[in-house]
Amino acid sequence: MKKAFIFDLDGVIVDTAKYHFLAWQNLANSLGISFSSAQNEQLKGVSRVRSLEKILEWGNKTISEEEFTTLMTKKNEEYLVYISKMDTSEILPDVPRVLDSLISKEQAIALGSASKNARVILDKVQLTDKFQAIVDGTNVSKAKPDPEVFLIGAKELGISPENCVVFEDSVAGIQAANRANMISIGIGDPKVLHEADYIFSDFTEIKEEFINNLVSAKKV
Ligand code: B16
Ligand code: MG
Repeated sequence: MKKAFIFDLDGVIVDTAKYHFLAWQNLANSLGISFSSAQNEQLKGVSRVRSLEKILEWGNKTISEEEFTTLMTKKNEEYLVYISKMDTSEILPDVPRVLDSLISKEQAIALGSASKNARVILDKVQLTDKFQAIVDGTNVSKAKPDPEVFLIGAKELGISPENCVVFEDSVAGIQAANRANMISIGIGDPKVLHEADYIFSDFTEIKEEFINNLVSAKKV
């Protein structure tokens, strides 16, 4: 039986949230807005445009469209400096084991990320060739919790949504997977990700037997 396994990037394969945090914090501080790690949590899985809108809302600040574009570019340039230093050591524990296990079982694998920098990051951590389809912020028009990103991934792999499994660390991402009628697996805190079909704190908890069951499971 062939299933598709769709992986989110930030928070699932690598922890780039720490770099988003540094770059957004610098930008917020330059505008006189304070920005905490708790607020950064709320930006997980959220698009770049929406992230800046939220920061401006928190700081009660209005800016021109032109300044908005300039700030987004500035933030991304700083983020890209951090990304440029990434290497394979930043892959989260046991992600390669799970990817290789799925590949050995001839399962289809896709990336489903909101990030416009997803391809650069996958290249830096040398995982690009594990993915048969890469859907990222450059391919989608509707942000998670809209299921678009995962539905495009399923279509590119030629697998129907009910035969897809999604690994996600954000609430919006789990909701997107559920709306797509896919099996959702939350990676993170069960209190936050309770809408997921299954929840693990990280990939070290995902055992071979569970992977085998997933390959043959049906979404109910
Ligand atoms: P970029 P994911 C998301 O990645 C991040 O979680 C989110 O914090 C970020 O704002 C978004 O990508 C856009 O990223 O600025 O690189 O286009 O979790 O969907 O892989
Ligand atoms: Mg994520």
